[in-house]
Amino acid sequence: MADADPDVKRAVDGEIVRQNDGLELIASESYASMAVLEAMSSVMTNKYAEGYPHKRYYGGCEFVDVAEDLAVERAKKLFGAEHVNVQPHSGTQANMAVYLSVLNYGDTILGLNLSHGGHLSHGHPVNFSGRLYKPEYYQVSEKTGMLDMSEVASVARRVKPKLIICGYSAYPRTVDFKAFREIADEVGAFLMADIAHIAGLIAAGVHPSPVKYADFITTTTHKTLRGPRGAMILCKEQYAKQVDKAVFPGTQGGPFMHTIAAKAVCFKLAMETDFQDCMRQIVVNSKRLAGNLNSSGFNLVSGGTDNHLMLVDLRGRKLTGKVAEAALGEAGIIVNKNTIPFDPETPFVTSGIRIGTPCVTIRGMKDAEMDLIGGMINEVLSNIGDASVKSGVRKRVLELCRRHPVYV
Ligand code: DSN
Repeated sequence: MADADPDVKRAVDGEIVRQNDGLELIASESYASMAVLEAMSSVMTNKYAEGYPHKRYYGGCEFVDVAEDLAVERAKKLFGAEHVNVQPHSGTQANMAVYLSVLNYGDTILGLNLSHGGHLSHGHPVNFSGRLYKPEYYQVSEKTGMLDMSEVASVARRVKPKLIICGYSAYPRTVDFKAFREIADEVGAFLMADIAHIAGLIAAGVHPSPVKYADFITTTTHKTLRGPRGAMILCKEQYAKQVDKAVFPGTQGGPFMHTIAAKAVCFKLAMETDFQDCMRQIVVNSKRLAGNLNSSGFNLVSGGTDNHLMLVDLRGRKLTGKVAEAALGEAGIIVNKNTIPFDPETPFVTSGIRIGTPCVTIRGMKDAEMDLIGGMINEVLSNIGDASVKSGVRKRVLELCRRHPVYV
């Protein structure tokens, strides 16, 4: 690459330095292992393999079949699922395939409002999901910041959805999949759990699993699972054929076989004790950091966290998410601005930031480092216009990162 395209090489090298030298607190990110990166950059990228293992529309698929068989078998074992499709290119495409498999144009879907922690592909009006289907929303309680399952049930009774979606992008609490199943059964709806954020926690037994309860489960593979950028669908055997048809030929063409090989590697690693320990520590660290921020006077949506992320409500500090994200970024602390429930600001400004601990935990950081990070966040956000505070924190961030390297 250095010879063929030095410009892109410089950008990639810059990104390696950025990832090594910054404190990554974006809740949806993690670091793929070298084995996953190696599989992703393999020659399997060259291969067309439309179809499914041993039933392809192309010759020469004997080795990519091995990779896809391994990915499917390992994912089934990891989650205890009856059927798995590992071909979706992204979480949104996985969701699209599930919708296509059981919904008709105009059917009602019920998901969590985006600004309360849901996802664009759960029925937002600008997304295909809100344009092709009739979206209805439930929300978190204004008082607790948490889901109130009796409220969800009453919305479901009123709108009578064909599909209920649970599983979120910015919800810091445990999801009660059993209660969602009961509601789905009562109103005669399918239940889909989008576990993209918490898939690694579920695989490690740190968050309850939806496998017993949901008809369909979708997840990306690059968040807490630590795999390649991509996704998969888990479902009950009775939906296997229609889900597979909805992925290919329904919504995708050739699968990314290099990515599927990397998914297989990721699932193998996710069965190891080291991975399970890491997922447990992510939650321990998240609670520790949430406690630290709480004691510095920050308000957290729902008061804390049960998982890998927390949402900081900055209104008490008279700050917006946009300003906080930029100030922390200057100090080498990377977060994303995020709407909070009932946010008075626009999604581009927001009143909150979302903070997650997967990346810092993968780097080996624990309690002591969470306290340091909480202290630095407080320092920057308490001195928002002070350049010397930011550059002082930047130096300490660098020291901390150098003690916990990512890619060496
Ligand atoms: N963009 C992802 C996130 O940050 O949560 C969701 O797709």
